[in-house]
Amino acid sequence: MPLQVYEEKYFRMKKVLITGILGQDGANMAELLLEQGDIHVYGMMRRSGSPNYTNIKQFRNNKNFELVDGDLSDSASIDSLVKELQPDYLINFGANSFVGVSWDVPLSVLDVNTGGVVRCLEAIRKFKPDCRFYSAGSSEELGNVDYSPQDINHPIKPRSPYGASKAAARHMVKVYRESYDLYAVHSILFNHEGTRRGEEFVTRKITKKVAEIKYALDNNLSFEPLQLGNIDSKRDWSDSMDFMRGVWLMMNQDKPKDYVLSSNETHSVRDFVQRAFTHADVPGLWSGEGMNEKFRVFQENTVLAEINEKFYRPAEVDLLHGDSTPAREELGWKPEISFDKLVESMVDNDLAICRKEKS
Ligand code: NAP
Ligand code: G4F
Repeated sequence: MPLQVYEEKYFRMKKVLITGILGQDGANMAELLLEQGDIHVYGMMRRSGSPNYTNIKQFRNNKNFELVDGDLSDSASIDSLVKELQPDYLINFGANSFVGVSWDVPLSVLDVNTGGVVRCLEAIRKFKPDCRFYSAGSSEELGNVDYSPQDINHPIKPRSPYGASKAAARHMVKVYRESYDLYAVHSILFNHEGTRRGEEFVTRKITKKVAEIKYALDNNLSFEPLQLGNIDSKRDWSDSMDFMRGVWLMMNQDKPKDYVLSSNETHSVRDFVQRAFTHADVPGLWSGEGMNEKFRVFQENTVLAEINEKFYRPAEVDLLHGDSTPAREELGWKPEISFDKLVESMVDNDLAICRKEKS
């Protein structure tokens, strides 16, 4: 058999369709898979007047990467993508993912985050039943937790429209898995961050503002303090790239199974602020109480951060602290980037962006 025919017959690149490609996880997963060299990635984005390609600029021109149009609110677009592309994997990272606004647009959140998952499952069932499906579940599904650390058996008791939308998606994935024998997984991802994180999330909001304040202090410029809501809330923060490795492992087992991915540590927002400023060489201290609590430059009166009621939520998830032991033991997964390293990399990235923008 001529080599070319042999190669075409026996070597076919895996095809992976990733939704939410312009977001943090979509871009990180695409980058991870493209590095393997034998995977073709289709990145799904919504048609929009001014799309932000920042997160995919590193690989947008990779020969194994293609942007495709689609909207999780629209069954026809998901159906035709699955029918035409015949993906081996559909990794669904598209979502209305900001918890804080989910009270403002609850039905839209339900439509994209739950309806979108059902649209993907239906498209797979109808047009490519052996396509493996990943649904990004959330620790926000757990709500006011019953025990710590939280594992995959923790009761689902969401406190936000976002959390409820992910909980409903969880049940739909299970129903489709059991009814149609699909390889479909809905894991619980605890918070994960990084340099591609959206600026509305608290970690990126902090590191971006820390960089601006550092620049202002170094150049004797005035600045507005960082404004935050509930600084007592605690999260289990990891690096998104570590999680993408875990997700890919979950997608390549003999049988589908839901896992927790987490760092197994918890830190408060207050702690994140302190570490971010310290890394930028602007050490400070929290003092005062309640709404009057402020973070000031050490032994000075300059206010770096303060509380603003506007950023409080109608209901809060106070404490998240994961237990990812089964993922570590059964998948051989473990996070490589510590909390300190995560904070440092995000601050360094925002310092570099800030200096570049101001120069
Ligand atoms: P992200 O940065 O907000 O990205 C979400 C992406 O979804 C955005 O690019 C957005 O597109 C896209 N999207 C929104 N509505 C859509 C629609 N109707 N059709 C198609 N795409 C749509 O979120 P992420 O942090 O990467 O999170 C990825 C997934 O993991 C989400 O499902 C999230 O809920 C889940 N999750 C995240 C975390 C975390 O800590 N990061 C933890 C648990 C679960 P635009 O760019 O057009 O807005
Ligand atoms: O960064 P956040 O907005 O993330 P949150 O609500 O934990 O949700 C993220 O993680 C979930 C997994 O648990 C994902 F499913 C979800 O998609 C998203 O990625 O807020 C973190 C904490 C909250 O307790 C919030 O009340 O920070 C508190 N916070 C205090 N001040 C603030 C602010 N959050 C934001 N975004 N902005 C503030 O000014």
